[in-house]
Amino acid sequence: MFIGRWLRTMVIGVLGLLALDITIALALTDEEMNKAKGIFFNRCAGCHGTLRKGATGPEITDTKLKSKNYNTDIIKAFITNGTGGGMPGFVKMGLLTADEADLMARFVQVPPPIPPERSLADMEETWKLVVPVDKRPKKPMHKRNIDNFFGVVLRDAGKAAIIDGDTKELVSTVDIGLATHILRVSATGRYFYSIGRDGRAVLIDLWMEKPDKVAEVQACTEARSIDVSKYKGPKGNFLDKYAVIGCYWPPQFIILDGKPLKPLKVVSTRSFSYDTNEFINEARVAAMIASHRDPEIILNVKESGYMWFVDYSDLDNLKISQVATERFLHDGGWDATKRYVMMAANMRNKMVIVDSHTKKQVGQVETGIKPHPGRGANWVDPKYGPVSATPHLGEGLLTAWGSDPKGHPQHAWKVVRKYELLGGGSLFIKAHPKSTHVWAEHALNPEPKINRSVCVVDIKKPDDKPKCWEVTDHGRITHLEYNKAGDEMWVSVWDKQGEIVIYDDKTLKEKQRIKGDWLITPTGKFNVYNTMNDIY
Ligand code: DHE
Repeated sequence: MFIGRWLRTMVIGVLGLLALDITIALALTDEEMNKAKGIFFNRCAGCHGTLRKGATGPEITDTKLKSKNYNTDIIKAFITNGTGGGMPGFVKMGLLTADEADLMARFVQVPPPIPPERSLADMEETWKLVVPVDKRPKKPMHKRNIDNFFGVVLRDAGKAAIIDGDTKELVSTVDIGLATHILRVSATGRYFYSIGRDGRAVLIDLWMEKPDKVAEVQACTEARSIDVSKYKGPKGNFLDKYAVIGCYWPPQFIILDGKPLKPLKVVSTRSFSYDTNEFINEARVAAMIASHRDPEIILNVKESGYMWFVDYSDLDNLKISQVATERFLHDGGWDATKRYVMMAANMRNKMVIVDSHTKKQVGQVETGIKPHPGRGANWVDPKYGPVSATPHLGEGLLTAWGSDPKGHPQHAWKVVRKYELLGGGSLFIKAHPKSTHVWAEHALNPEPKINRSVCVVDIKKPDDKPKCWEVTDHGRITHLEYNKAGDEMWVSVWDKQGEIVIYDDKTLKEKQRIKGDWLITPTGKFNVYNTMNDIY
């Protein structure tokens, strides 16, 4: 009896000491905690979520890791080497040091700190109207062809470069904030809107002699998307009237006055999942796309699996239609007719297709492991008619499906072609109504030979294998964009000292390399005409 009690006390004591030991081993100083929060925000939150419940990456809450018996060494190995599922090897790729991997391995074993909420008043405090709307030029102050301007995100410089697509000259560089994610173009083609990972939006006026910032606001603490009202019709003229920002944290979207960029209305996207009806605190806004036919912005509420159609024609009586699709909606775009919205539910290996006229899901296409289309690509296949396509993060595959339910109903929303790429890790694909090729990259593939290569499919010879070649001997290739005419392809070499390589789309011959001290880590490139009109 006594020995039994003694043994129990001893065991509890030893376990207690062990637990204390683990806690001490994990304990982070305030300085470490702040550093880890910063790294998590920059490198991890996008895929795993701020609350670490998982999306493009799996759930990595402290309780989940504990239930899998993962310790600091195991987690460090994942962070160092990456995983087959598409997580980059952060240490191997030189993005984190071994010490930082150790810090992050300890950080994810303690409960996640919850960032603050953000009200309209908080946003207003950050709103800067640099040039009031009535003080802006009344007409373009230069003779350049704005339609063929390219806005290039210089990620680590916190700038956007505006390049004249006709002359290939740098027109200006504008401060837009660190780790800026993407640019979008206003409905009239006059403004670039940028959105940063830190939720900061900047408006750039392309009519100025030297295009520059005219307004900015920090709408959320974490964001990935922005778009602009593009409707003009019987319900009113909404061209450039509103900008909409989609936030990762807090999970919400904000409608702003389009030209001064003053925040007007904030709507939470915290909601229930479409399938199990469980409450999702971190229901983030991923891709957003403006309708050209209706006064609507369409947004992916990632974790819930709903696509929201937000009718902005009456802000006091906002109408939102919620279309159930599939969980973990990420990126995507229109089909060639701009009737069907095609978005990747990437952790479900599917593209979901929603008819924007009826606001109903009309199809799901199982394309491969983790589709990641960017905006996607549309072209006409000689055998199957209009098709759309995505490459994949999880495997070296480009999959095309029929996207013309009227003309080719037998192929609609069915896989019609599969092309083998060099490997997984693809982020983007691009085509153009006038192009002769479809282009794809492998930006996140761990092998330099692969992540420095592009592959192209010849639209006229769809049975041929893709042609692939190495574009660069440094950095990695990311994001592809056509010029307005669709006869040049612009490719980013994503490196500290980056390049933009321009190819003739027909001959696939290199035409020019744009270089310069200012070309620091170029990522996304957005042609004004193509972005404004959703041409891809
Ligand atoms: Fe992106 C689009 C989210 C990492 C460059 N990216 C998108 C979209 C989303 C998204 C939701 C669609 C926006 C839209 O259309 O409204 N991106 C995320 C992430 O969560 C992720 C995976 C991880 C993160 O932590 O941010 C991520 N993205 C990256 C990058 O690392 C890239 C290559 C460079 C960068 O930003 O540092 C990058 N994402 C881009 C680009 C687009 C994009 C260039 C727009 C593609 C287009 O052609 O429209």
